[in-house]
Amino acid sequence: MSEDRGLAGDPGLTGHQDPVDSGALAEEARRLFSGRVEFLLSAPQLQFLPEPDYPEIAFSGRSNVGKSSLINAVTGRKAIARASVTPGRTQELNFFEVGDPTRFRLVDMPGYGFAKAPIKVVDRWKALVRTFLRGRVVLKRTLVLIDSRHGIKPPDAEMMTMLDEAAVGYRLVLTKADKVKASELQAVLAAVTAEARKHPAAFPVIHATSAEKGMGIPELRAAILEDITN
Ligand SMILES: Nc1nc2c(ncn2[C@@H]2O[C@H](COP(=O)(O)OP(=O)(O)OP(=O)(O)O)[C@@H](O)[C@H]2O)c(=O)[nH]1
Ligand SMILES: [Mg+2]
Repeated sequence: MSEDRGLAGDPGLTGHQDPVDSGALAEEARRLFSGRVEFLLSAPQLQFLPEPDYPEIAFSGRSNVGKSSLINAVTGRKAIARASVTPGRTQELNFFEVGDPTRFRLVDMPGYGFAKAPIKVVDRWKALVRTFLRGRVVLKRTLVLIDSRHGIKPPDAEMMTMLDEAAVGYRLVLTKADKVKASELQAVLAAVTAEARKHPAAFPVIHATSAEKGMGIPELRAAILEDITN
């Protein structure tokens, strides 16, 4: 299973990148994301998932961490994914297609660790997210978003361990980097990098992003393209 997901023997996991290739990759990623990006469907339950016809990249993380905003930033659209100040905004798996013809899909997921939602609702989201991440054959990479102000919290660690156990490769992505001082960002980067080393399925290089200011977005686009290509 891990080979299907590009984990085993994945050159990306070594952190090695050819500088010439990575420039070409970044340019291709920029062109791809500035072309066709379209909302496909919203799946409230697993039986409504689209056919697994294309590689997929999932955006996961705690409620309000900035998943939908990051999808908007990566695709360069203001509101293709619905973002909100109210935690728990995204309640289904939302699929977006990229490329013409379609090259891959981005999946905006409901947040986890949202204490104020009714327990039944939280359990339903949790089951949906976990089953999808563990079992989706075309899933090429999961992005686990971490708020730069908070670092890795217990629900994040729990998610990371679940992904390790299922051998689902993931990238840790710091969000809202514009909300912390440069020194604080360095500190959280160091802490998250150290934590990533303890998790076998975590990609060793951490992305620091700001959907608001565009920081780290071209690099994340290139990483996504690399993940779907591998
Ligand atoms: N300053 C700043 N605010 C951000 C950034 N990214 C997201 N936000 C804000 O954070 C809030 C939550 O963003 P969302 O994108 O809705 O978060 P989400 O993870 O999709 O939330 P749920 O769908 O509820 O799980 C919104 O008010 C966004 O404007 C960022 O990079 N910088
Ligand atoms: Mg959302």
